[in-house]
Amino acid sequence: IVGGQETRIELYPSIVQLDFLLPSIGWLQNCAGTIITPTVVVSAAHCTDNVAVNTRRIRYGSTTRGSGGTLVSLRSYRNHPEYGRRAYYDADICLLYLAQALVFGATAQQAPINAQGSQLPDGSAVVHAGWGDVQSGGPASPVLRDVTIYTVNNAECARRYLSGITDTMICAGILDVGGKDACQGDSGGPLYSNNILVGVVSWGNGCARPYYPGVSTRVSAYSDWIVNNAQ
Ligand code: 4AZ
Repeated sequence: IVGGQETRIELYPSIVQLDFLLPSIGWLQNCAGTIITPTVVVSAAHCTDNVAVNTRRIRYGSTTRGSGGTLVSLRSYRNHPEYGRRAYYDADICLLYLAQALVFGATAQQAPINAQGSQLPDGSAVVHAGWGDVQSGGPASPVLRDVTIYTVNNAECARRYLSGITDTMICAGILDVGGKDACQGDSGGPLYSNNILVGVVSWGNGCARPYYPGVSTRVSAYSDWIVNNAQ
């Protein structure tokens, strides 16, 4: 998260860390996710990368990166079947099926997902949270951070990126100012509107650049798929 502030897991109990098992390094938090049922987490398809399921795990209920909370391994995961088809990182969404049910409480809760087809007005205040880089190129944050930004009209976002923006993406930032964004390591994590999950952190041109909003997967384009596959 660039340009945000430190926060606590109690304020975002649906966010989890998604760790990668890297050969010769060990486990490293590299992505995030959002709890939607006691056994299902939503994340980005580019975070699972079609690798072996035992090279990913989640940590929930912790403010701090890489410590605290509880670790849970994955039973399986499912990337959206249209991931990468129409455009690079299009349909960048996946479901992580957990090996055991999460214990909900002050530091762990499921988030409601935005309804299929629901339209958020352009300029809506939305919030990212995560442990990702605090500026483009790093370092990651040792504690959970959040930042408030504003949704950007898709046509305007597409005009700026020239290509690659589809109607199943949602752009957000501080237009022409920058300074606030999700960044590397926040991928797969939440974009909330009034505590409802409306986006999954996906990509961008760098982080927090004045001209380029961050790009998330638009949850309201995939709500039916999520509900139909969350079991
Ligand atoms: C990344 O590399 C990444 N500015 C995630 C989000 C954004 C940029 C890069 C959004 O995971």
